[in-house]
Amino acid sequence: MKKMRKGISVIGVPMWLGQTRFGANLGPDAIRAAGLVTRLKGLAYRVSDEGNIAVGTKAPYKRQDKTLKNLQPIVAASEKVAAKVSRTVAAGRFPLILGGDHSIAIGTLAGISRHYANLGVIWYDAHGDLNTPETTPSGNIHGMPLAASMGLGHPALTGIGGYVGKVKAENLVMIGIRDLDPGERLLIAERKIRVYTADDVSRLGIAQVIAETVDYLSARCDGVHLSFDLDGIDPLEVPGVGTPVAGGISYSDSLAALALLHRSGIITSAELVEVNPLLDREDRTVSAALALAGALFGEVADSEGICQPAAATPS
Ligand code: 4U7
Ligand code: MN
Ligand code: MN
Ligand code: MN
Repeated sequence: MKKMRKGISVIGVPMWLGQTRFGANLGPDAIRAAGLVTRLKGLAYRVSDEGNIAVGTKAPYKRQDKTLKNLQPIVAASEKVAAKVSRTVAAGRFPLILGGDHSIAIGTLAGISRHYANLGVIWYDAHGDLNTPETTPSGNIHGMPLAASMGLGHPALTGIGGYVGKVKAENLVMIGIRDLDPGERLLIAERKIRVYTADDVSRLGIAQVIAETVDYLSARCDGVHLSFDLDGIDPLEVPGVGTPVAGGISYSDSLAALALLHRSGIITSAELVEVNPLLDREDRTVSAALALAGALFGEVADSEGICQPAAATPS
């Protein structure tokens, strides 16, 4: 298992066409404006802000596009994302991708997975994102990235990056799940995907869930991508998301989860998605994204860190 790298490339993907609410495209710049780069530099990483990938902003879908909205601009953007992210990994840097809606994960996983024999994926989300054009109730592609990455769905989406099958079912752990469509439930059962619902997290405790996840993935994977949808957290604490679902994981548990993942050293790439500043209140969601990034890269979060001399803090 590779250790977390000291060079971070921040890559913005201002995509909103994976769903129908304008504003998710403003996520990357809002997170930057709140001070992301300074915060990570403060943790002694070499951080380079690679700016935003140019993506289409006009929604070309028609009323009759009930099963796949805005396919063409999403395919075009995904290829650009895949190429950029792949170059970042090849250069030995840690890609930290800022969304944008979750459709961007099709591109990030296409760019990352080619560098690993068995890429692990932690999907932190209220939703499964396992729909296909056959099962989608909305036609929104942000509900499909995980299925597409597993090779299921429209060929234009499954073939991004020039190969099909970026994520194997057995290398996937889903956390925070509480809103699944019938087709997604079926797929999870068929492929025996490892799922911790938000309720499982309350019952077992976040430390147990992350410990099991780390044990499971580190035994079988040569890298782990964290795909963090902010709607995994409870919308009372993090309101700036387009598809809120009540009963989410608490913000403090989510920070603890990322601090524990930092300590595990298994995470080799990450993305923070679905932040919509236009739906936010008092910058809660943008600040949460910032703090989560801090936790993932080792900001002191527990008494062990706080109560020890400076040498114990990350360098
Ligand atoms: B997100 C949904 F029907 N499942 O497919 C769908 F409930 O990236 C929601 O996790 C998808 O925010 C949510 O449209 C996608 C719906
Ligand atoms: Mn999602
Ligand atoms: Mn979601
Ligand atoms: Mn959402």
